[in-house]
Amino acid sequence: MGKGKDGFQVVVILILALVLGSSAASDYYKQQWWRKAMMPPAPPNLSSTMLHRVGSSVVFPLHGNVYPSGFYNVTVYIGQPSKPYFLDVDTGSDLTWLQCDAPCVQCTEAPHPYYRPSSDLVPCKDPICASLHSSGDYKCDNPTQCDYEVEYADGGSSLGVLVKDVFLLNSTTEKRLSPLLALGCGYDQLPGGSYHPLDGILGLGRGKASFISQLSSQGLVRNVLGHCLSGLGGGFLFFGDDLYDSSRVTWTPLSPDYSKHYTPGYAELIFSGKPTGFRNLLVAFDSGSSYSYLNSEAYQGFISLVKKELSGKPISQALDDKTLPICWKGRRPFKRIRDVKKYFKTFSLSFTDGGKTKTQFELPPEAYLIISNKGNVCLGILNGTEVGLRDLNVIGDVSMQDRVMIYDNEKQQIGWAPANCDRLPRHRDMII
Ligand SMILES: *[C@@H]1O[C@H](CO)[C@@H](O)[C@H](O)[C@H]1NC(C)=O
Ligand SMILES: *[C@@H]1O[C@H](CO)[C@@H](O)[C@H](O)[C@H]1NC(C)=O
Ligand SMILES: *[C@@H]1O[C@H](CO)[C@@H](O)[C@H](O)[C@H]1NC(C)=O
Ligand SMILES: CC(=O)N[C@H]1CO[C@H](CO)[C@@H](O)[C@@H]1O
Repeated sequence: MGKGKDGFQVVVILILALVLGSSAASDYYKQQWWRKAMMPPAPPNLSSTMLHRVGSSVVFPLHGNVYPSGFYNVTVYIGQPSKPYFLDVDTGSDLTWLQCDAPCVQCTEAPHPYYRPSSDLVPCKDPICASLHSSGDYKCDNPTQCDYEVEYADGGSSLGVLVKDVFLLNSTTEKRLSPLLALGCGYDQLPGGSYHPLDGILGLGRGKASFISQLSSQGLVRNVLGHCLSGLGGGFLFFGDDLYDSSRVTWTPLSPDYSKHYTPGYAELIFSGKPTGFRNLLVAFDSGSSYSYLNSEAYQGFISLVKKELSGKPISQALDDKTLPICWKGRRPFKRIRDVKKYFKTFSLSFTDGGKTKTQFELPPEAYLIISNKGNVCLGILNGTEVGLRDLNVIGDVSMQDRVMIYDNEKQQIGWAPANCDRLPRHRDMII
């Protein structure tokens, strides 16, 4: 397990920070790329695009945990012939990319051999290419290819070129799907200050380029995705809307004003049922972030409330535990959250839907605490200002465990419900 430079536990925050144009792509690389692009194209297999199986879902088992891994990954089969890749599941960004032997200028350690790109380039005028470039005046250096550069809030980045390739997927109707989807061939990566041995990222954001948007635009599933992260580690990810009973889900509308992220807009922080005065918190849900983040003032307020509750309790700050910025020890090492739950209160975020109905996202102790390997309990809500999130507050994996989270891009809403994430839904099993 790697440590950040300040000694704290590795913290992954995959939420898109910047989208840059193509100017950063080196001329050296472009020449190399052209040599590759001259290879004879593999025959595309578009048979799946002829299926219009809306009403089916695709389910992936998830591996990983909040602590100590700090991320959840899926195995996705890509290419012709298809090969497995471990991808970090990220609802904080759109682009799916693989570390790519194009050749690679700068790649990080990966569990599998780097992806060899298909020669099927996404042209610059493709709407998927345009959607990855925030400025409308993006100019193509070369009309036949689409360069991209993405940068994440933890400082990690990927630079590359978009290609199309076949993804192999199992649907719940027992059909094999093999859609041709756009993905990034990332030939220049910077790690985000953490040891992160993965082949790439599965981008599940709200934009056109995202994996789910592409699947749904081919008529394979509805533009809905969900995840169920188990507190014991693992869980599952699904695409489509036929695995849950919508009436059992607490829904809140997604904000049309901040369409880059899955955010219902502004929330107020509630402590043990009472308002805290911390209002106007713009909150995004991000599976690519292991912990949750509040801006400096709300974070300060949150810590004070937690500390006040702890006074007089048999628990004291563990300054020698660098797992996370704030940890406490008890008389004996703690084994599980249940051992400390009684010392902590439930918080919630109250979202206001256009000034009328309020929806509460509850944060019980298990949604903001972890037990470190030293047997201390640590706060899994961190200072977002410190990591440069500015005004964005982030609900990360720690706060989404043991419930199903559903990101519905068709109805533009996000929902949650308690669920058993240890049981993978098969065939047409319902999750809730
Ligand atoms: C395309 O896929 C179909 C069904 O999966 C298969 O029968 C066919 O042989 C494939 N064609 C090519 C060119 O690979
Ligand atoms: C599809 O399901 C079969 C049977 O469960 C499994 O062996 C295979 O690895 C799955 N393929 C993918 C692409 O997930
Ligand atoms: C949060 O981080 C900012 C920026 O580093 C810092 O100025 C502030 O004091 C921190 N807040 C708390 C409560 O630690
Ligand atoms: C780095 C890591 O945790 N990789 C895991 C990703 O998921 C596969 C199974 O799908 C695991 O075998 C890997 O260990």
